[in-house]
Amino acid sequence: MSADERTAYRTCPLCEATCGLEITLRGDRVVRVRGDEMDPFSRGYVCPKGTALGELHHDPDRLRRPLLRRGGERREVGWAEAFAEVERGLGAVIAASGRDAVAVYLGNPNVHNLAGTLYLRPLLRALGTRNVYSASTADQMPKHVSCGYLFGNPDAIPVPDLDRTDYLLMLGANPWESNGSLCTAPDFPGRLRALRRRGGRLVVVDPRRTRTAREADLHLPIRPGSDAHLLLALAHVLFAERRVALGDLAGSVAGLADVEALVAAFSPEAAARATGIEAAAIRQLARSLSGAERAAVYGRIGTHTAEFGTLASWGVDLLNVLTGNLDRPGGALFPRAPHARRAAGGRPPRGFQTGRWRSRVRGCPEVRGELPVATLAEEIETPGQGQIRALVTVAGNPVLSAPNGARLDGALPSLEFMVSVDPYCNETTRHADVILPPPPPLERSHYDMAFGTLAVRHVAKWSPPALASGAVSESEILSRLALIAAGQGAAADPAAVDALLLDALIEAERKAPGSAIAGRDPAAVKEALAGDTGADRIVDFLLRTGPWGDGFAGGEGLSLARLAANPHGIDLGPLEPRLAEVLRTPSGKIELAPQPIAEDVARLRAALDRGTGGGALLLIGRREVRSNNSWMHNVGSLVAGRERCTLQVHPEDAAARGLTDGGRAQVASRVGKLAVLVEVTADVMPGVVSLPHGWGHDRPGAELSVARCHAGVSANGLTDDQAIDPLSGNAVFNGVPVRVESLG
Ligand SMILES: Nc1nc2c(c(=O)[nH]1)N[C@H]1C(S)=C(S)[C@@H](COP(=O)(O)OP(=O)(O)OC[C@H]3O[C@@H](n4cnc5c(=O)[nH]c(N)nc54)[C@H](O)[C@@H]3O)O[C@H]1N2
Ligand SMILES: Nc1nc2c(c(=O)[nH]1)N[C@H]1C(S)=C(S)[C@@H](COP(=O)(O)OP(=O)(O)OC[C@H]3O[C@@H](n4cnc5c(=O)[nH]c(N)nc54)[C@H](O)[C@@H]3O)O[C@H]1N2
Ligand code: SF4
Ligand SMILES: [Mo]
Repeated sequence: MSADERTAYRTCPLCEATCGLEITLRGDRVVRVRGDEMDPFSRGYVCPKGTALGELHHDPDRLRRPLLRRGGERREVGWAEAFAEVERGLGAVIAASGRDAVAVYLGNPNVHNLAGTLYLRPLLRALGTRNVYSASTADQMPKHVSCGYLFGNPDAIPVPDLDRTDYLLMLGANPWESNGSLCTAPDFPGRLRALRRRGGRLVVVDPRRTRTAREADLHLPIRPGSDAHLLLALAHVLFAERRVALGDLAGSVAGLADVEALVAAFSPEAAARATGIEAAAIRQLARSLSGAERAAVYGRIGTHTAEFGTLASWGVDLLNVLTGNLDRPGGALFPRAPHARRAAGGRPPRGFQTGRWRSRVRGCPEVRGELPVATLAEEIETPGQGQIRALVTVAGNPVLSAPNGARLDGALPSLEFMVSVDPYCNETTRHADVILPPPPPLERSHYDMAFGTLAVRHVAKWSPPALASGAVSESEILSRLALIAAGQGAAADPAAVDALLLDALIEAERKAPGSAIAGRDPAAVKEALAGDTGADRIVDFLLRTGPWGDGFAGGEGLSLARLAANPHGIDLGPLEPRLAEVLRTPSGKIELAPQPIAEDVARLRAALDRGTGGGALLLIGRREVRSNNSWMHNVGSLVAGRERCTLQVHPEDAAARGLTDGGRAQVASRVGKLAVLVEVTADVMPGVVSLPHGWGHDRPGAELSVARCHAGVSANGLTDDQAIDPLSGNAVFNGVPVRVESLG
């Protein structure tokens, strides 16, 4: 390192793995990004996206100032003018059509950012709209719903204890490319190799022979969309062969007999027809799973973004319970975040519910305060009372990420007003009247609010900004939007939102049983907080009153100051059983057979003998390590090399259609058709084709000069907005029927 260089350490904000980065800086330039060998969780691991963070930072297409669009013209403006325009635009729609006429779409990077995890709530409250949409209904909503019903708590998501388990059954996940999801584990691949080195077994269920499947002891190709059939058949075998062994959970479950009845129809023979996995293999799998000393079942995107997403998600945790592996070291455990709150005392919990309101056009139930993103386009298009007339997007690109994104693309220009908080003018934000660009990751502090509750070890880490920023912070942008929505105007002081958030947190903590600050003067507590920004002071408060906190008593406990003094992060040890802390069902037990799920099993039963229908292939997605949903394709080093947006086709299916490797094909679904580049490979099973999502960067008006040269096509030009998992409203991206023809 030369004399004018300095080093910053921080958490990578790009995916759920939360790797520690070592960043070398010279002046305001990023010289190099490497894995931080001293990070106790990631121990030097890094992927190509993390090392490209400097390139992302310096990307000339990244917006530095707000953009205002008038007619077809876009120009840079100052912040005051931009916020004034938002006040005018949102104000006009609210005055004319009411609050529900303003919809919000929240994208994935919000969970990787303190501003998103803390300041969106006040914005949503101020907007007061029922039209809230997010990437969650294109992703993990089935998991929240199944955990909501099972544990009474949609945020109680068990994670596989990767570092201690002897047996991992993984369905619909490819951590060799994705680095893991709803299971934060930097160097997930290394942890799986370690599992096998210590004699453990890895079984992967996936229609594709992925890198993860190749590294497994056993790969079972499965017909897309049929995981719930497989999982219930495994439960069926456990009952039939008297292998149900609840262990310590015996006193904590309700509905065991109901489950036995529900899975009765799912014999291995019946499931074999639905899944394409032989009955003998299903029996063998059930036996090896129940025979393992410590085992965990884990399902991800392939099981969630599917027709029976909630049932599959329920099936995963059902198996963890039936084998006695839930809430047990080496099984599936509930992580405790360093900022976790104590359970509120007082009233008994009411249990998880959905459907407090319904979407206007299709009548889909609200889930966790949201409506399905699959209904967003129709809510914009369909006239009548309650029609969406304005849209706020924050960190999202639904034109490329939502099912039937082309329909949404067509609907957005009909809005009266659209504002986007986003660093890029991309396929979605090009429709916005105003784009408000947040500063890049290196110019903000970071603490993982979302992934502490999903991590396979307890770890605490806070990173200061690596580079000073003169820009308006994203917390301030969101605060100002909240104040505008609340009618306080574009000039109101954003510090009011900081105060509101902190006061509410302090008040709630003071009332919680066993609180370290019970009876303390709130003003004195506030006075004692460290941190340069409102967000950092909130983090300090949460840490100090959290499970490892110093309780404002000094000493060794966690605080922002303690984390600032430990820039690589602090390891807080392995996960521990804590079911009683997270359970919120009215019965106080795990509800194994909740009514809505039991009812949906009838739909699954009806699908047992269904074929795919003459000539259709089933489309699935895929991820690749150098890509990140739709938004990092403007980074040159990540898109270099051969074209990755290809349709993978099995040789038999290719031969039957005259498709050749490197040739072109037309793919058509109910909603659209695309011309794609064909890749013939035996990695996909016969009857299945795979196309990655997040591509399709050739739309006019987007300002992504690098991505445009590697445009690809959008898989969501084929996925169907009418296909959802009914319990969660989640989009169905896997198992989409398509027809494929050669274009020569
Ligand atoms: N066919 C198909 N579709 C899918 C999926 C699939 O597997 N198949 N996966 C789904 C899943 S799991 C997800 S999570 C969604 C993702 O869906 P989205 O969240 O809608 O899409 P992203 O591509 O992640 O877009 C992120 C946006 O955030 C912006 N951004 C990046 N960093 C920041 C920041 O710090 N602040 C702000 N304000 N903006 C930022 C980027 O410029 C980009 O516009 O896609 C879903 N769509
Ligand atoms: N490099 C990279 N990393 C990412 C992302 C990215 O875009 N790129 N996105 C991030 C986000 S937002 C998320 S949510 C996570 C997702 O993380 P993962 O869930 O690990 O995502 P994928 O790599 O898409 O793996 C899903 C697997 O499911 C398989 N599959 C498809 N249909 C079925 C099915 O019906 N049944 C079964 N059993 N399997 C099926 C696919 O073949 C694929 O291998 O990744 C995160 N990490
Ligand atoms: S795996 Fe890559 S993108 Fe994900 S946190 Fe680690 S370095 Fe960042
Ligand atoms: Mo996601």
